Amino acid sequence: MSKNKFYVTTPIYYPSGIPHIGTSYTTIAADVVARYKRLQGYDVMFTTGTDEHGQKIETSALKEGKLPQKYVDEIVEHFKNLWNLLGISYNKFVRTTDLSHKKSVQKIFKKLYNSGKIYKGKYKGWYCTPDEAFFTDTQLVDGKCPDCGREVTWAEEEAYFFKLSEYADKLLEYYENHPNFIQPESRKNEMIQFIKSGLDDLCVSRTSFNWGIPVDFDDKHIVYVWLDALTNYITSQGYASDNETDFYKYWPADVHFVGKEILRFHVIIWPAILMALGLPLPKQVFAHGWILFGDGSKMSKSRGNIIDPVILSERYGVDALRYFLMREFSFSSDGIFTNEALINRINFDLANDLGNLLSRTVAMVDKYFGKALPESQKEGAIDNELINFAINLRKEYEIKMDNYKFSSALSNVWLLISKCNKYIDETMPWKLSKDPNKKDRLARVMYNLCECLRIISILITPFMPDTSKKIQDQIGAHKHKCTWKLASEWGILPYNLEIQKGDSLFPRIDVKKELEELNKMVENNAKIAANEFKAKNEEAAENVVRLIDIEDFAKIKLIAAKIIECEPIKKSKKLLKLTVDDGQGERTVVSGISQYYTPEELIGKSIILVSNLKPAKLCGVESNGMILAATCPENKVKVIFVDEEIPAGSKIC
Ligand code: ME8
Repeated sequence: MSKNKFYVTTPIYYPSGIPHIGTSYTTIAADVVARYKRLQGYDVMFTTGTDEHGQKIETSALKEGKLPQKYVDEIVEHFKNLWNLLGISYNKFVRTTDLSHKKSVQKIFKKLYNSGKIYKGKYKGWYCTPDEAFFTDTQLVDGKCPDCGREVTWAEEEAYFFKLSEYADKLLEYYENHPNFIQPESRKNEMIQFIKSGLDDLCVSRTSFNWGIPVDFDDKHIVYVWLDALTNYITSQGYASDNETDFYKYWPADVHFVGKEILRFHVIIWPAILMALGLPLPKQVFAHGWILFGDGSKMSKSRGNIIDPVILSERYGVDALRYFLMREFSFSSDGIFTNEALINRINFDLANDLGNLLSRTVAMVDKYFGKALPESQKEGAIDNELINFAINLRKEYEIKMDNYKFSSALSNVWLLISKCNKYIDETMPWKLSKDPNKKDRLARVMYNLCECLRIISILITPFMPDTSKKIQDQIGAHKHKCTWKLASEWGILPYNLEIQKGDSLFPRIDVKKELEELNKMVENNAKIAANEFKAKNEEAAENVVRLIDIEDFAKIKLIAAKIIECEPIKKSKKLLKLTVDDGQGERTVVSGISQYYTPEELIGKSIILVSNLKPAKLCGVESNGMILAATCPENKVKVIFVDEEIPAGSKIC
């Protein structure tokens, strides 16, 4: 029998900067679901990736003096490395610059155009020429470009449009008939209101920048970002390619995880595109809340907290970070990140509750029995309560997980952990160990604790895969005893336990000392950031093209002049002394071009002369003007020669 499939996605992230705690949050959540579903026996497809086209990426690349492809290649490496570090078990990583994606997008665009769902029209708006960007009335700031503050002009650009306006009623009807499509429920109303306020057709092509997928039947146009980005969810499965097997196997997606700010694109534009293509819609779009920082911002570089996922993983371990992100925040709401909260979770939940339970249990089994437990007693009431709770836990947990209530699912598991710790306090194994008649009872208590740890280890696998494995190794629970099915069954471990004492799972952190150290790091980072900022500004100031008025240009007197004589200046390796006819008479000009020209190559040639430059002495020779030359690739210099028929002294403007 073939397995049921489950398809989960993250947004494809902009590689305009390296991945951060926010992008890690969504990706870890999707990974938790993928691992959970695999444990349950599903055939899982889990995709993530990068959204690499668009003007912003092009501009960022150019600012760094890189070609866009090189720029994105480098950042995508950061994404892949971080996902690797965080144990993200994606099946496919989609890049919108992948050839296969590009080809499929071109086909999709053509299909929509041929069926009349895309048409050619005019994009109208306020245009900022230096930024090459259109803005609407409301986007302008004081009537000027919101990005650079310069003047904007009203402009129209030929563009293709997708007939989004035709889908308003169909979308509303779809929401009505599929009440779980938009989750959490609380965000649905906002989407309905948005549609009811009127949908405009959507601009899906641009001609004002180049970094994108060309429309193959009209290559002046490139596909504008959302059509390119959203379709990743089907192109990654081979839709509109030569091999659509995965598409038929996995589409429609079971859930798209997105941040709340892009819900609109996923529940309005995306379903409309799918309807236009005649394809089924994803079963659900889940918009999670934002991780906010102490100052209430969505993403702040550091402001008093260390939030870099690499640093956090290295300091506390990947599983601790994964656990914290999934436990601390309710997935559907916003939450505030602080290092203190993270450290407290590690100390209380992981070191105290879980870590202690494991180390105490393993140490006691080892001390009292060595390897094998005697086959023991029937359970008493106190045992039955624990056992019932443990074997019923999976059901409760599944209800939470199926609704993406990660924090509640974990909190259920932690209930069992605290019940176990309480059970130890109540049964007092150290007392039982002193009474030879209680050996059986002691064995039963130990066995119950190990069985609970086995169940706990299975249920935390999606969140903390490494920790789960460490627990199973320490209690000697072989893999086949830790299947999903066996998470709700009792008596699975053999009596001859193969206990392996190991390191403590999560060492306790000295909160005060750690926070002091983190503060020092924050201060240091702020200093480094300030220096980088200063250096970047200085570099930018050097590269900036300062615009001049026509009056400024008019101050420069350019004329044609003819070189009559030319000789090297002995004291210099670079300079040539030129005698030129400027139409009024002769004058001497010094030029740094001896590496590129011999005197013979220059004599008799006509050049452009800046004739009103103040005289300057170079290597003892007075220069009266400057000849124009171009700096070519590899720093080669080429003099600009002019038509010899232009008489010396002619004004050039
Ligand atoms: O929007 N808290 O890419 P993007 C929680 N390319 N999640 C956060 C977060 C935060 N502070 N910051 C970011 C794009 N995220 C488009 C998507 S999909 C077809 C195209 C997460 O790089 C969250 O999932 O801006 C959010 O939706 C996503 O990163 C935005 O990533």
